[in-house]
Amino acid sequence: MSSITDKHNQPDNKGRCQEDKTCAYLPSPEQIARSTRRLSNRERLRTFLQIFKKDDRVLIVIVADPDSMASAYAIKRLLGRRVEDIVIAHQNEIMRVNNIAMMELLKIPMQRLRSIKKESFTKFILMDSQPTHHPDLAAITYSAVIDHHPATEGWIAKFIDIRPEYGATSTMAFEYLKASKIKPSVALATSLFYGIKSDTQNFTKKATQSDILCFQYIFKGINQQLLNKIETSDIRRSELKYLRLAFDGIKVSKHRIYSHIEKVTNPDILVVVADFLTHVHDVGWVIVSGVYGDKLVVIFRCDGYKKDAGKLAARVFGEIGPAGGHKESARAEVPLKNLPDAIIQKFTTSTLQRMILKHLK
Ligand SMILES: [Mn+2]
Repeated sequence: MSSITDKHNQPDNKGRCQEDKTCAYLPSPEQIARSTRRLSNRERLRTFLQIFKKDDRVLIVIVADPDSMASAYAIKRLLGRRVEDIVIAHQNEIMRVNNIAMMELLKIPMQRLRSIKKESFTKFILMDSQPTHHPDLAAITYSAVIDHHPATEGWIAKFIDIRPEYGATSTMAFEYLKASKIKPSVALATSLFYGIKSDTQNFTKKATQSDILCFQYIFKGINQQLLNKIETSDIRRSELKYLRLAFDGIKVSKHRIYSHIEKVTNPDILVVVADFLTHVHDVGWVIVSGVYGDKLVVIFRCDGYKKDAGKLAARVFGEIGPAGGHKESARAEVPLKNLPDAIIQKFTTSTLQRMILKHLK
């Protein structure tokens, strides 16, 4: 079938060739993924299911976002009745309000990875990520990794399904469900639908025919009202005060809007404000800043026409902190210690405007 299985057995969890313990050959994740890619959906499902036994206690590990939550939810459904127990654990703190709304409204059961006793589980699955993406993820040996990011090196798992051309891991998870003839519940269908929408940014980013087919197939099973609620929930009640501060601080000149919101408890509110301000007619640039922890976070938005937000962010802040992004959207996160004290203490919208104007004529 593949060059790996021609000469070598599938590796065990530590990457040793099971056929020949003296064999030094270690297939890379990409090599294993390549042989998984050649399988049909049903063969892939069968290979995946072979890993698990009735008395297994399975932990699905994710870095929570809509796509990872949805795909983990699908795999939990797939394995639920085949193993003794299955739990979803998220490595990150869930900050985005949309993601909290998704978790609550679609009742996706999850626990924080750091509160999990790993020794009470017998098998681990990593969804929508790879061990190299975070040290917390690398601390676990996985039986299966299912993901759509480009394959990285230096880790091993018995089963690896990586398809970087896919717009969402949710689509991959859906294919497993479909191959096992499971009809997703309304909550699961809505999750997968939102997972695909979110990762492909409504199909404006990379997606395959499979993503479109999945999207079309599950559409009839979703709850549109729940989806709307999840998609529009992006502000906490406690964050409404920042909207007032943002509007009070606004300065408009030369078709550009600037606003500094001082201290915020979550940098996402800066993104919400910046995105809202792009709705203003006849405005080419929106630049919103705020202080989050020990950083000045600056969000850039523009229409992208003869403009480049990523380049501007890098020009203004690149020397004092990470800054960059795309043509239409970018951000900078400048450690406050890299700014002169006099500037930090009296930072206002005018300060922001002056910093930008040095680089924007
Ligand atoms: Mn994803």
